[in-house]
Amino acid sequence: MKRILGFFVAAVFVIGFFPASSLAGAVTLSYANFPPAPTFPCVQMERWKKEVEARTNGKVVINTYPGGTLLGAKNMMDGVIAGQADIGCLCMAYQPGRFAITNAVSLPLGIPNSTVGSLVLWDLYKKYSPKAFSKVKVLTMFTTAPSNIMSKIPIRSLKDIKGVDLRASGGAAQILKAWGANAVGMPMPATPEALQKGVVKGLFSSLEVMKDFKFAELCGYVTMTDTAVYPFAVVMNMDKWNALPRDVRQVMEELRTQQAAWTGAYMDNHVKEAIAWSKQTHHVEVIELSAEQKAKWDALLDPITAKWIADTQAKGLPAQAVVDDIRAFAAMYAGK
Ligand code: 3IO
Repeated sequence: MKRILGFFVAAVFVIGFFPASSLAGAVTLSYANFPPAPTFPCVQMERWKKEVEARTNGKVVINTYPGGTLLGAKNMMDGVIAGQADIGCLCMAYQPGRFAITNAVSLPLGIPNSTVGSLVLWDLYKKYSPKAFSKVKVLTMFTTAPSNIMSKIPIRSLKDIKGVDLRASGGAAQILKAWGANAVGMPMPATPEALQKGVVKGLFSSLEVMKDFKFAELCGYVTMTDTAVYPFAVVMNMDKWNALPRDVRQVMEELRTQQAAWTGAYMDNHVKEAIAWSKQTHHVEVIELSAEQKAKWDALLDPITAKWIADTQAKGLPAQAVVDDIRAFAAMYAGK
């Protein structure tokens, strides 16, 4: 009896002394995300978590923090570099100057969907290894589907959009300005309140947010433009990465392109669902521009890329090559 008791005392001591994770040989990682759990950046986060946990046979445990509970939209990159979270998902459009090369996918270059956008962005990252990411390990990248206008008022012409306050960030904001709107910059999670309070009359982003943020309740109109995609990155603290066992790093390396493709496919399907839901549940009107209007809207975007090339070249970056590559990669992935 005494011996059994002694064993239990020793066992309790050992278990209490070592955290559960080290006993099981598991690595625990925190993963921060800025928007609410039902939105696509968090859906892809949960998918990645599940894949990593399964493919490493329980060697890795990922704790996810959606909704900006660990890091927010604008301190994601610096928070991961500082180690406040091990992994973080960020939207590069919120810091356009910091991520010049990868934000080029937001230019009006004809990326047709999120699947193509995500693979193009990932190839661009691999080819140019931008300095902006030198302090982190990049685990994947992806883009939204092309942006469209969601608004409280119908926008059918350039006259309708003139001076209207619409929320957008980064390259998407430049496009809105070219059409004469007043682009108001803020991260996506701040948008529901801005719409409710009337600070903005609408927004410019991918259409799955009509369902995921319930914007269809406030925005009765969608004007199809199929332009700017928003680029995202998932980054990991470099010291944490270097400390991972080799086989775990192998699993995460393998997942990088796969996760980009998975997220693109998820987004493209979910946009279709969200449009159908918005029409059915909230009777949202989807406005297609007339051919005559479309030609005018497109013409206004022509100077944007040339100006971006000139400005970015002046910073010593290979701007023309970046634009040529985006066009070529997009054509390749679109099967052209
Ligand atoms: C986005 C950001 C967070 C959650 C869902 C989202 N769908 C599209 C975006 C793109 C974006 O970051 C933005 O600000 O429009």
